[in-house]
Amino acid sequence: SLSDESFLSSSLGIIYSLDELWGAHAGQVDLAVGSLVWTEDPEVTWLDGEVEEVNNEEFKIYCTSGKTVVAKASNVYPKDAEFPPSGVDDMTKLAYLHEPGVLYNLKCRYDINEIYVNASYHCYYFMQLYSFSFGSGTYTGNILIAVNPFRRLPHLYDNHMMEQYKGAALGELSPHPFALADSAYRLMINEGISQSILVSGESGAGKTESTKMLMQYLAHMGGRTTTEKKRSVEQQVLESNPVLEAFGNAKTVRNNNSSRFGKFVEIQFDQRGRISGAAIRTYLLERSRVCQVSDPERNYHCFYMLCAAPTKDIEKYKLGNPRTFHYLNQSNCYELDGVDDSKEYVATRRAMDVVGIGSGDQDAIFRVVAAILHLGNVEFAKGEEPDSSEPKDDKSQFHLKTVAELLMCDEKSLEDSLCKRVIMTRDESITKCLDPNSAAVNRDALAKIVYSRLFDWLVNKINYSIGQDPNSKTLIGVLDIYGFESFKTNSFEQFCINLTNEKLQQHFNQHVFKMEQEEYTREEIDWSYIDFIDNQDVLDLLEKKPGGIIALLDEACMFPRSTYETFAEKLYQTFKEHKRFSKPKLARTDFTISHYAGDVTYQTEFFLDKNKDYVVAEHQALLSASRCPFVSALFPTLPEESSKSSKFSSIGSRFKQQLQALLETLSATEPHYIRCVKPNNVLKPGIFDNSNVLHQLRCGGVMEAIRISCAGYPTRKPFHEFLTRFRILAPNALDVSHDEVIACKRLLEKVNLKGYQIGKTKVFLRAGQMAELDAQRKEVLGRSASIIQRKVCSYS
Ligand code: AOV
Ligand code: MG
Repeated sequence: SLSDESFLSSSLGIIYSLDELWGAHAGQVDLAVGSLVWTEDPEVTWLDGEVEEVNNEEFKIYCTSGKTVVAKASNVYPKDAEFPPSGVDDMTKLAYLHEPGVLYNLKCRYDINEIYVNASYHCYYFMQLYSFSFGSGTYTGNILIAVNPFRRLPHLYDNHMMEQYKGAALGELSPHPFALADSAYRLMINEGISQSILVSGESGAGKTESTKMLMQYLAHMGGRTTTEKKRSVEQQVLESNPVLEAFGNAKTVRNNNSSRFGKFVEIQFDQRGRISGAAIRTYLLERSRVCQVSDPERNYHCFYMLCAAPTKDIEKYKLGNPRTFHYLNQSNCYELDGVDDSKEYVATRRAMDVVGIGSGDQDAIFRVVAAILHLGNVEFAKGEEPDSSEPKDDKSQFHLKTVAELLMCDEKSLEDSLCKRVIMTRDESITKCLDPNSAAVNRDALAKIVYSRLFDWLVNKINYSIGQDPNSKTLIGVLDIYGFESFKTNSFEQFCINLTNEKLQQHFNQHVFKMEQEEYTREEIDWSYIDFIDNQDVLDLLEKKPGGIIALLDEACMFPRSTYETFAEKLYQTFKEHKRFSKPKLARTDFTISHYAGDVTYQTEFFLDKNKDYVVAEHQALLSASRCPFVSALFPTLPEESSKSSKFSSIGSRFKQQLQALLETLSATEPHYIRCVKPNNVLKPGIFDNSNVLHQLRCGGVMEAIRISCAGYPTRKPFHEFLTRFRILAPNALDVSHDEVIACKRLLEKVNLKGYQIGKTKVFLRAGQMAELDAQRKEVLGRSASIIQRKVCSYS
């Protein structure tokens, strides 16, 4: 509320040491026998129970689970005895803001289908950063934590719900993506500042679903009321989702509809707050999936949709059962629960109509998709010459012919481009035959490049058709990007994904911490823990030019004799002393990075190949000569010199630049955050797996963010509530005055607390102070209980 804001900007407290920031443990507060507590447990994350005995630094705790544990004082945290059974909708309302408190609150909410919880933080804004200035102040920033329900919660998504959130103050209604979108929209309208909403979380956590809700709300707010027949911009923005999902999403073990690319949607608004344009930027589509699918995953949705198309389309593209295609039958999964691919095909076509992809282009698109399936079925056998290859049999020959027909290119040239390679020397060109294995690798390379060009074409087309508004001064950006990943084996993709997350984490740090730091510096207040949080050192390690890992990888890719072994060796030498880099014991080519969210060990084996982005010259020549203008436009002829050799271009470096551009865009906006949480790995409703959730909260920076709140005054209690809870500590304070403020002041003086603040409506307490008060209260209650006890005894 406003009163909190004006209060906070006028009274900045001293920042204590880091230990004091995170809710105080039993080593710092007195917890007596009978106190309710939490203690960390390696198996179930946190156990709650009651203190049975205290021996020096050790606590014997009788847990609600029935077992008794002994814990060190530093591992015992107070539990709120008056915690409401349905939890609280904002973490800052917790009496004790610590990890078990946060986790338990999420669980209580989830159990009653309340999947959203806010975690507010206080943030100082400096409007002089922008073109105009209206001073600085504080506002309550917000992180929305969203736990995936894995079931439709009908009331959550409808128009009625959107209407409710329209114009409601943040915090007035229960937490929701609509509330976040609404406050972003209103900030944009009122302050004229661009906004961004950053959605993060691990695979299957609900990022894409949340993103769609945000876009739906913004389209609702910024849409036109007229019933224009013409496709409206907001409709096109919304319908871009199913198109991109058809071509960029696939079933993985983690998510039946996993986005295999990152996406930033920039929605532009005119002066009146109407949507006037949009731009979609995508990042790093996973290419390997086109020709490599592991059981029980699927290839991209569009392949299965096309195989389920109406008969006339099936015949036109010579398709049939998906089980007959090599690119699909490496996995045994063809169908998705609750998804009808033939319906999806029709829906995708309709969405394509809306976003402005004409029927001629649609036909060409699906022709290319079909061609890729046929291409995968071309197998190779040894040819007549030594180490050569040729299509294996009539079946392969048929598929080859079909590919040539669909891509409208010459069949013989297609075969040659798969089975042969032209090597340019200084004065002549030599044609070298490829053995069957190399020919198959070559075929897959063709499939991947065609698919990735097709995807890029779709994104460009959608952008072109929606159109950009050059006059738009404000925008709202929505980022739906892969979260931090740490698997058993981690390759180049994880490296790039985790780089993304380091960058976003830094952006978050800069936004919240560094801005505060500036304010504190100005106020000459000691601010000592910034070093601890900054992750610039990891970013330097990953992307510094020259000398970072990406730069070394590029060097290795350009040097013909490099292997992943020499690359790994180079890393070991270069970063021997780096505190964020290590070589795992026994490993020969792996390396470990200490990311902000934890250690990840990467396998270098495919790093070099995966970083190289080039089109085989023969493929380029073949397809740019296609008689189909759509296909030839996917492979525009490049200036003479660069097309000669298969020139190396670095995927890592390009990705790094894209990220840089993204962050520049973001840094000109006011950010809002949604952290999606996946409550279990079986993708089922009603299961809340503590350790799983905790891991995500830690990795996603949620704990870190809440820790920031602890830096100030994490506990706030309205005067009345405060007095009700603690009047027992100073019964006289209340007798003297009916004024709640005076009563609170007296009470706080009496209990001898330091560093708290009295606001206009609430008492602001520092981390740990609530626990201190509770302990005192407990003692008084205990004392009076024993007095009663004695009285009872003496009567009998
Ligand atoms: P992701 O985007 O975070 O994963 P999704 O948004 O695709 O995850 O969500 C995964 C699945 O969870 C969806 O297909 C829904 O079935 C379900 N789900 C998520 N959010 C909700 C919600 N609010 N209400 C109902 N069901 C939901 V990935 O793209 O894999 O990182 O790369
Ligand atoms: Mg997704």
